[in-house]
Amino acid sequence: MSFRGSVLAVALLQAMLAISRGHESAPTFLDMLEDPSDISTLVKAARFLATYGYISPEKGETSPEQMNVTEMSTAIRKMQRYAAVNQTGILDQPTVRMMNTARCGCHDEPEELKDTRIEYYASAESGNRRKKRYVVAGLNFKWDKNDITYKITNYPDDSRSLLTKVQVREDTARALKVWSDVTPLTFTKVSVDEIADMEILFGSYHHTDLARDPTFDGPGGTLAHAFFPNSGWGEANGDVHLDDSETFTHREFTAEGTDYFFTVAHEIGHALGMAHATDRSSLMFPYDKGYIPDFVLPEDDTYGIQLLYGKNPDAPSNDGVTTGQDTRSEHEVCRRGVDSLTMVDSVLHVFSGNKFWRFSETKDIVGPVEGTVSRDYFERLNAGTTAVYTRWDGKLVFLRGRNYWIYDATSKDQAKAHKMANLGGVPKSPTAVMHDRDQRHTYFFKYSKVWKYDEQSQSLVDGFPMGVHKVFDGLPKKSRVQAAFTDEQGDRYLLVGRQYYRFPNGQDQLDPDYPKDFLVEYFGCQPE
Ligand SMILES: *[C@@H]1O[C@H](CO)[C@@H](O)[C@H](O)[C@H]1NC(C)=O
Ligand SMILES: *[C@@H]1O[C@H](CO)[C@@H](O)[C@H](O)[C@H]1NC(C)=O
Ligand SMILES: [Ca+2]
Ligand SMILES: [Ca+2]
Ligand SMILES: [Zn+2]
Ligand SMILES: [Zn+2]
Repeated sequence: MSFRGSVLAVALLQAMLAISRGHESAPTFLDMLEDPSDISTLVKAARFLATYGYISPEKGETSPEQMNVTEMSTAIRKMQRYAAVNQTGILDQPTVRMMNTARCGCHDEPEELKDTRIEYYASAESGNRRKKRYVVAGLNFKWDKNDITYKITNYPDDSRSLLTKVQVREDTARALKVWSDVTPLTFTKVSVDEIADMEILFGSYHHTDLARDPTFDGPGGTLAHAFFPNSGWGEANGDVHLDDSETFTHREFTAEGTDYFFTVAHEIGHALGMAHATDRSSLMFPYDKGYIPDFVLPEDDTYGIQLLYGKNPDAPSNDGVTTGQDTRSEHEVCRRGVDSLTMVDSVLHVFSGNKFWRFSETKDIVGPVEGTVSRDYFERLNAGTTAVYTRWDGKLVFLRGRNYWIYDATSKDQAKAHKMANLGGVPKSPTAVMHDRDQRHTYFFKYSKVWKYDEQSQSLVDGFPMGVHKVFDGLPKKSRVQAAFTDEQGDRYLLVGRQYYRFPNGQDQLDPDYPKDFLVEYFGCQPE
């Protein structure tokens, strides 16, 4: 199809879609645009999404009318997450602005890290307060030694560079120091003819003979890229490539140009195993933020790199982590609280609002920090299910009103709901439920009472319901249990307000280390 022909076809299609849109039809590519006449934004966005690994290269060249809207919107949402803008799934102004911002060429969700990438709230003691911060790293992609050699293979093109060689050397050394200050890592510079672990080079467009090394794109767009250590790139593992079409600057506030120190410090982060972070304040945020005077490595990045290599044993009293004020907003769950809890295979599932979070045994978030929409995972899950438990057979049971819905917890694909008959004798709409696997007893909580249901005989255990504080010695009288779960050892946890109480398996007496503030422990919220 000729260029004119395709423009005409798009125009026609647009007209047709405009008509059909009046009838609430399926979403079309126009729905991804704030301004439906601005098709070129969509074309550019598709290329952007392909360049940074959100869609396949072929899909990046698809014409708008052939785009898969669902897939594109999902890609836009993911991109928005790493650009720290609202995840609308459409190309709104803030999103387009970020797409036009120069950035690192490394993918935000690298294919190499698919199975090992972790996202979590890192915990740290800060004063008396346990804080949790968000970082991202791929645990398998790190150096297996602490003493790393590097070399600067070449320098920016003399004829146009604003940087002197001395400045390149200085800023590179300073950028390495950012990382070595907080870890046991050391960096030793070797000469150009020697083999170095980390090779730092400048190049334009097609810049190495390395197969699959992405070409640079001229001025703007991609600033640089780097290769994770131990990631299958051979000699290029842990190397840093800077786009020599860029105008790099040295400690300057300029409208033109990009701060070299900041760019290379970010790339060295990748060369050590750090992936992109979604927090704008993080050094590993993928987009250029301009010159930052008096740069110190943010906490997120510090915790991330320390997760890979540990702390600097030679650091003075502190480990490089600043203990300054936390100006960032708290996790959304701090505000909203928890609706229900259940543990599946040692992973605690925390439900709040329409989303859920998974926590490892170390109380770190596994999966997206902003949570997963429950319905996206538990297909057709009814909004307003207020209690959930994991049954002896590993199935998740959600309750609402007099009904319950059973899901397979281990496989998303099999997560089909079954509406079941109601259970005899237990209250309608309990606020919490938990299951004792050894006894095959299920506890239902409502008001300040508890019902114990025998799954085998399918009837209430004699004597129930009872006041919760009578069954669980140590709970305050009249406690209203909002959420509850049992762990793999059969220990029982009850959440009352923000406090949670632990009752070891086989004992109906409170663990003396409890209660603890659940939101502080799990979401790093400010203590009440
Ligand atoms: C669009 O993409 C989604 C998600 O990848 C997929 O499930 C669906 O089948 C695709 N639709 C078409 C028409 O290819
Ligand atoms: C995201 O959306 C909310 C509400 O719609 C708005 O208040 C907020 O400013 C938006 N944030 C950004 C970064 O655009
Ligand atoms: Ca190397
Ligand atoms: Ca570029
Ligand atoms: Zn990067
Ligand atoms: Zn390269």
